[in-house]
Amino acid sequence: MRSAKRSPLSNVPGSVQIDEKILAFLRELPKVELHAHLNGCLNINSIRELAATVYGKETDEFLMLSKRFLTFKKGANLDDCFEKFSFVHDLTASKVGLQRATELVIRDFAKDNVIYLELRTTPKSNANMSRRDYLQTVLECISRARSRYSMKVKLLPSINRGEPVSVSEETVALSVDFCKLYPDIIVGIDFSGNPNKGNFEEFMPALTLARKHGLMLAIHCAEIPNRSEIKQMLMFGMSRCGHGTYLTSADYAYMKQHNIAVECCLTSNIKSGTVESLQYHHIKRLIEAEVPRVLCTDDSGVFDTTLSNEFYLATEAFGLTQTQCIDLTMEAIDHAFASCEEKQNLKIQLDAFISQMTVKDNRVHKTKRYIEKKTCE
Ligand code: 6MZ
Repeated sequence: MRSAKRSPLSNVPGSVQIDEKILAFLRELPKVELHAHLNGCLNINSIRELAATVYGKETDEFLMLSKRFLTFKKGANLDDCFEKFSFVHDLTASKVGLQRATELVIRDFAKDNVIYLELRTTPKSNANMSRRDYLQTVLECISRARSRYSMKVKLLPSINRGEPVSVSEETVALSVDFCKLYPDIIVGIDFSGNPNKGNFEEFMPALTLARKHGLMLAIHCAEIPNRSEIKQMLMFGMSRCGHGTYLTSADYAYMKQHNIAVECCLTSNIKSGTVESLQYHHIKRLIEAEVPRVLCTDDSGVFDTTLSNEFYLATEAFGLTQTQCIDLTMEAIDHAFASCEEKQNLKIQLDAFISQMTVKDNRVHKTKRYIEKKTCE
């Protein structure tokens, strides 16, 4: 039954109705989030809660800033998005703020029935914290969250390409160090930041070192049409590719051959202007070309979305069925930086959900992909 509530497609012209049944299914679906930037994932309610912790009472200036935070002007671009982060970065510049922010982000993903979350964040140093303190604080929060939620949370420290190379070296050194203390939490390194800044080549030694220490690499690649960099990144190699908006069909063949999943973030790409509109989103071409792909939120706070909403957008725009949504989740499990046992457990949870759904709704079919059980060596 369609109703005329505010649609998760409200940023897409012409769509105002919601299919409540599909949305309810997607909210219930146990989901896997593989591309989520910590400071980008605070939704407006959580920002208010965070501001209450950090600033005490809400000031008029804060209310004005939070309104601006959610508004995207027509024709906004990536630079406009990057400006928005400074608003949240001010709130997470203290240990107490960062702690609360991490708790809130984990809570919000849990609320959306995310059962496995890979958070990524750029360690920052300021008057209150060193980069080591920053990472320690986030790691402690993730550890504590384990007893609270059944969700598994991992961490990918981020290299911000807009910062000096020396910072990336420190980030990798700290990650390698913390990996010894939290081997099941720190699983990889994210390479991100404004793609109009920095030179990938200069960061290659730090990324090589991370890889040498067994850390997986999730690289923001082809978010903008920078052909020489895309080629360089693909040659360097990665385990997953963030966005992949401007990959060519020859690149698709390469991703397929090397089993590199493209992390697709629909709302993010549309609001930041790197994709013209939903119907032109490259996820459609990736599906058609059978390139590994996963659906993610990127910055659920900045872009005012949830993983359930992103799935909903895909069902509306590309006619994805419930079974295909489950398949996409199964694909995300396959591409997660988790251990074989953890992946098995996630598949068992998804399987239990499907069995229950199959009883309720015979439109959901178990495909071979998720009935298959592999043994871990
Ligand atoms: C590239 C992005 C991004 O690290 O402070 N970030 N990098 N492309 C994107 N697409 C829109 N969205 C977020 O989280 C915020 C930081 O993540 C990166 C940027 O460096 C941003 O400052 P953390 O937790």
